[in-house]
Amino acid sequence: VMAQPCSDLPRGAGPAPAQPPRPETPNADGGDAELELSSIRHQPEGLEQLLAQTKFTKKELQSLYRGFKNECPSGLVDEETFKLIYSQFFPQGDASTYAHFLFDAFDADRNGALCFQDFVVGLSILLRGTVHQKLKWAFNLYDINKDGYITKEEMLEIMKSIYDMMGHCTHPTLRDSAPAEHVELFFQKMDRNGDGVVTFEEFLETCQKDKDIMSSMQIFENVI
Ligand SMILES: [Ca+2]
Ligand SMILES: [Ca+2]
Ligand SMILES: [Ca+2]
Repeated sequence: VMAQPCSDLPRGAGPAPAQPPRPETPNADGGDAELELSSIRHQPEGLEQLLAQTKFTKKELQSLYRGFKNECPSGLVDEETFKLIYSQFFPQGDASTYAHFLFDAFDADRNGALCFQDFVVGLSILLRGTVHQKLKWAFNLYDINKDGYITKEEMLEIMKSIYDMMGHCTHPTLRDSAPAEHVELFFQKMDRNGDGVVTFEEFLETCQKDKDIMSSMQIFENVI
């Protein structure tokens, strides 16, 4: 016995009444209009808040927002996307590890995604922040587990990731020991009380006294 096609429709009533091809004018128009509106609305949510949190003007924020929405229409950048975008700037090396640390530094609320606010608040510090704010941001970047101390292990990971990112094309003579030497130098200068970790106070004091350290540590050159 063949199974009958299941049908609850009464037989003999002719073709099932199809949905009348209604011209769905009101709904469709409403939806389109809404879509169009939101795509030209290019206005970050909480604009007033962002104006207070950053040193950007309203116009700058709107323009940054347009760019942000163009790159990420969803309004959120996950780590993979961030790595892809960032790696384009370092085609000769492997920027993925450094991009991971950068992502964590931008992701202020630590929820695994960068929203426009995360992005623009970080950018404002890097571009227009005070020296103190910039150093705080850099310290936070180096403090991988965000416990308030930079350890040698953390600094070594950061240094390695920077060397990876720069690639061997730009540094053909780099030895494997270079990152470790860099870390030793960093700690000689930074760890003022010699307890094996660098606090923000130590970091701040050293950076403010030693201008060279900024460039030798490549604190900002690689960030954006
Ligand atoms: Ca976030
Ligand atoms: Ca730490
Ligand atoms: Ca110390």
